[in-house]
This record gives sequence, structure tokens and C-alpha cells, in this order.
Amino acid sequence: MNTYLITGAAGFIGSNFVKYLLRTRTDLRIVVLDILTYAGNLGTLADDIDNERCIFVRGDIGDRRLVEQLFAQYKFDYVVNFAAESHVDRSIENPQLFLQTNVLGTQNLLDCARRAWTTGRDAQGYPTWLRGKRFHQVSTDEVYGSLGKTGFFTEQTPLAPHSPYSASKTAADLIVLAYRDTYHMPVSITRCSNNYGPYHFPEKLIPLIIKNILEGKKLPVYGDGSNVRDWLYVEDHCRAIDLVLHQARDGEVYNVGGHNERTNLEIVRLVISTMRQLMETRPEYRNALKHKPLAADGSIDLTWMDDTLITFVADRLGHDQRYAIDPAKIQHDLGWTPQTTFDVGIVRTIEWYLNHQPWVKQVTSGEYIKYYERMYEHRN
Ligand code: NAD
Ligand code: TDX
Repeated sequence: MNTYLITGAAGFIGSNFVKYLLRTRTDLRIVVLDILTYAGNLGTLADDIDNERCIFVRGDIGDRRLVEQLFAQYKFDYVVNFAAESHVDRSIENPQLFLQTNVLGTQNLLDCARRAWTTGRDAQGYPTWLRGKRFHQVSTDEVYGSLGKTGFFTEQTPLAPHSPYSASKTAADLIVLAYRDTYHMPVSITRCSNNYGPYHFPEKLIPLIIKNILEGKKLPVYGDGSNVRDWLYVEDHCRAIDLVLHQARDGEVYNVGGHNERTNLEIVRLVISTMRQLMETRPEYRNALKHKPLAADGSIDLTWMDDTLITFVADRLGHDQRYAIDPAKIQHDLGWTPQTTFDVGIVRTIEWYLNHQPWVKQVTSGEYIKYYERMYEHRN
């Protein structure tokens, strides 16, 4: 049986990854370590934590004593590090927290793993390692900076981050690679493009737009909406991490993305039209609406749900223009290709949100309301 330490798994991608592993593998034990920031929600894992196959520990990846104690107790075979401060706009407000969690937290995990997994030294003085161990770092395409109108990020693209968030993720990648090169630690890294799907926190573009439409609110598009992101359904990302973790050679870096570039304006328009179509064809979905004006005949009016909801607001500082991944290496080495097309994934995602309004309510009570006022009021 393999034991996994999965950090940050009360958040968006980590929780999807835990569910994916529990669904696709039998002989395993997972320990989730998550401090439960505003972005972490234990309710997301409520059906998964059973204290046998899946155990939850609330704590900080930067807490040396706690992480050492977990390694001693559970003898992890794999560490998969999702824990991070993940929102670019928040990193512009408070960069230091991003360095604390994303850089120092990652380094603490690496060091605890190094101490637990090394057995001695070889003739050259390099540590010798227990067999079958792997530290996997979940990274992002944002480490490569921004593209112009053409070209793709490959694994050879120089690292050139712009935001405090992406700079912190780059620093984390470099410290992971330093542990590989200095101690011969068995590590791997995946750098993925923008994910979307269930359990995405509604500070990020797609779930924020869905939430605002349901409330009849304006839809804030930064700048002129021409920035391009390369969207990947979260389960395809989970499958890529699983493959890299279990099948890639030690020390490798893989880009993960599915050639699905869209401008932000295209995304917002598509979410509006898809939601309206779903509401028109499946009247039960109208139950999720908070804004329910009535037509003259007493039925729920949906004519307001159109592009006039869009409002162009002040741009993000240092806003990267375009991200686009070249996934040739992971396709070639591991046979990974995305299985969910965007047309299918976006409908599935919107339907998930329409069916899970209590989850949205739970994660957006309290801090979120203040965050939204703080982040968006000055932009208009
Ligand atoms: P998220 O913000 O939804 O979740 C982050 C989780 O980490 C939360 O549960 C939070 O409580 C936890 N956490 C934060 N600080 C912690 C600490 N000090 N100790 C323990 N837990 C802590 O993030 P996400 O979107 O799921 O992203 C997960 C990872 O994937 C991040 O490393 C992010 O950089 C990377 N990534 C995200 C995307 C994306 O599109 N969302 C794309 C590529 C890479
Ligand atoms: O209200 C908004 N309006 C808007 O126009 C928000 C929240 C975003 N945007 C724009 C900014 C980006 O160009 O939409 C695009 C996507 O924004 P986010 O959802 O904030 O994602 P992004 O900044 O691209 O970063 C995401 O993908 C890479 C994740 O948050 C990162 O964790 C991941 O590394």
C-alpha cells in the first residue's frame, strides 16, 4: 500500500485530485494537510474523509514540527504539494504571504521529506534515498511569463514571471530543482495552464462570472478582455499529475495544457449564453437564480441575461497578455491528452454550480463579501 501526503487538498485542484485517486486506485492511504485558508473548505472533502483511506490534518506546510511528525507517523511514499496562495490579484495586495506559503512552505516540505527519505551517503557524498519515493510539485504556466500573439510555452522556455504569485511559484520550482541537483532528491514538477471545473473558488474568473450572473450583478472584465488563457478541465490535470507522479522519471518537468486558448471576453460571453440556454431548456435550473424578475405573464424573465451584463473595469497591474502551453512532451512520454473538450467541460462546470449552490454559499460567506468590495469597488 502506498501512502500519500497531499497538501492543500481542501482547495480546488487538490480536492479534485484526492477524489480522483480514491476513485481510480484501491490500495492507498491519503493524508491531507491543509491549513484551511479562505480558499480551503473541509465540506469539499466531507464524503472522502473516512479516517482510513483518507485522513485530514489541519495545519501549515511551513510548520516543521508538525510535518516531521506526520512523516514519522505515516511514512509517506509520495508527497504532492498543491498547498499555495493561488490568486494573482491577492498577491498584488499582499506579496509576503505568497512568499511565506509558496516558497518557504514548499522548502519546509522538501526538507522534511529529505530527512525522512535519506538513508546515508554514497561515495561522492550525495545522500542515498529509500526506493520508490517521489516529491511532486504542482506548478503553473505563469512561471514562464507572458506570450505575444504567437508561440507556446515549452519546458525549455526561460522562467520569467511577472506577478508576486508567479514569482513565488517560480522560486518554489527552483528550490525543488535545487533539491534534485544538490541532493539527488526524487522530484517531479508539472506546470499546468488555467483549470476550470467543480469546487473552483469564486474569486477566479469562471466561477465568479457564474455567481454574478445568478445574482444579476455586473460581470467585471479587466482591461479590454483581450487577454488569453489556455483552459483545461480539472480532471484532465489530475490525470496528468497521476501519470507524472507514478510513471515519469525522477527529476522531470512537464507542461500540462490542451490547446484551448480563449480571450477572457470570449469566456464571459460563452458562460452567459450557456447559462441562459440551460435556464431556458431546463426550468429547474432557475431555482439557482437569486435575481428573478418576472415577465408580464408571471414567468421568470431571462431576457436580461445577455452581454449587457459585461462591464470593462480597471486592468490588473502587470496583467500577463497570453498563456499557451505546448504539451508535446507529456503527450510523447506518457501518452497524456485531454479527454474533456471545452464545449463539454464548460456545460458540465456550469451545471455543477447550478446544482451546488449550498457549497457556493458556504465558501463565500464572510471574508468573500469584504474581498469582493475591496477588490472591485475601486475598479469601476
Ligand atoms: P486553491 O487556492 O483553491 O487551494 C489552495 C489550498 O491550499 C487551500 O485549501 C488552502 O487552505 C491551502 N493552503 C494555503 N496555504 C496553506 C498552508 N500554509 N498550509 C497548508 N495548506 C495551505 O488553489 P488551487 O487553484 O486548487 O491550486 C492548487 C495548486 O495548483 C497551487 O499550487 C497553484 O499554484 C497550482 N495551479 C493552479 C492552477 C489553477 O488554474 N487554479 C493552475 C496551475 C497550477
Ligand atoms: O473578475 C475578473 N475579471 C477578469 O477579467 C477576474 C477574477 C479575472 N479576470 C481575468 C484575469 C485573467 O486574465 O481573467 C483571467 C483569468 O483570471 P483568474 O481566474 O484570476 O486566473 P489567472 O490569473 O489566469 O491564474 C489562474 O491560472 C493559473 C490561477 O488562479 C493560478 O493559480 C494558476 O497558476
